[in-house]
Amino acid sequence: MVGSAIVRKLQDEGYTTIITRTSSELDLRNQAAVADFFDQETPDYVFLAAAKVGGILANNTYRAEFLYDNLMIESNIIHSAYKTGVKKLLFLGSSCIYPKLAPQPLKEEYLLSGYLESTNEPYAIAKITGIKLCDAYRSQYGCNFISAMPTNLYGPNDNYNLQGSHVLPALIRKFHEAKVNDEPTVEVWGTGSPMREFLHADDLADACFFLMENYNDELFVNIGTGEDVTIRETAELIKDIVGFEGELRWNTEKPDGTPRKLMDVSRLHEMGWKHKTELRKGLEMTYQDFLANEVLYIE
Ligand code: GFB
Repeated sequence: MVGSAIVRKLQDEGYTTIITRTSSELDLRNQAAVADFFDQETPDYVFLAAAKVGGILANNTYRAEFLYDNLMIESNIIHSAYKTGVKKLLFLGSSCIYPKLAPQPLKEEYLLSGYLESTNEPYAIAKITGIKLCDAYRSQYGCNFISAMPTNLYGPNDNYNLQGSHVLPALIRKFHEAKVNDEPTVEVWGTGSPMREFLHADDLADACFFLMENYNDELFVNIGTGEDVTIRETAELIKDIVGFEGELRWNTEKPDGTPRKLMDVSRLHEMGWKHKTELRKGLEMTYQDFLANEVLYIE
């Protein structure tokens, strides 16, 4: 989802020498394969969006994979970028790097000031390591490697597998299928009280491009909207957009995760960047994209 949004953004900006690989073409966990790729292609600028990602259940279930895969991907790419003289690299992390009970909104300086949330601790540790790799290669070797921390994302090419997905694609699919099948209820996980901030992938790609052009400092930058909603409000909104007329059934056996993770985006705003897509509009577009690509998204 993020990689394809960044490619769309670069194409819109007129770039023609964009080098990409799918995961079946290049296994980024393989050190030798990544080193060969960088030796052959010698890219100047690298957007490190590749990661093993998923929603709360996937993070909590595949804890070893989320840690191992992400550590390998980041280490291999960042080291090869240094070795081959990449001019600039942007590493993408996640808002889950912050402590579970950090003050809100989350300022960049709150990193490592408290305990992490347990469902996504392995993923968060890997993402914190990515930040620290960029900092260390900058400090020791003078590499211009920067990091950005996006909030929860959504948009085209999201994962609609109900066991692996994040909340927005999961609810779009569940409400849609319940509407089509005329079902009376839809199961929604947790209590509905956690709050989440959501950013459209095209806005994220725009912010990444902005930072690649304008930002060269060590301290990572939060990327978000600065606004959040409860999961209950989110579910009601998607229900309305999809046009499902039944009831919500809250499954409190499923985890809530972090109570709140609202980004403080004042640094990005001060630099002159702000998101463009409001949540309702973004979700309407995403539902249309889901309808157009349902066959591809649901196997
Ligand atoms: O989006 P989500 O899976 O991840 O869940 P996190 C957000 C909230 O939505 C949780 C609730 O409180 C879920 O319990 N929820 C309600 C649902 N219904 C559903 C559903 O059908 N599916 C899903 N998936 N959730 C992830 C982290 O945390 O966010 C990652 O695990 C990463 O590491 C990512 O940081 C951005 O926001 O809780």
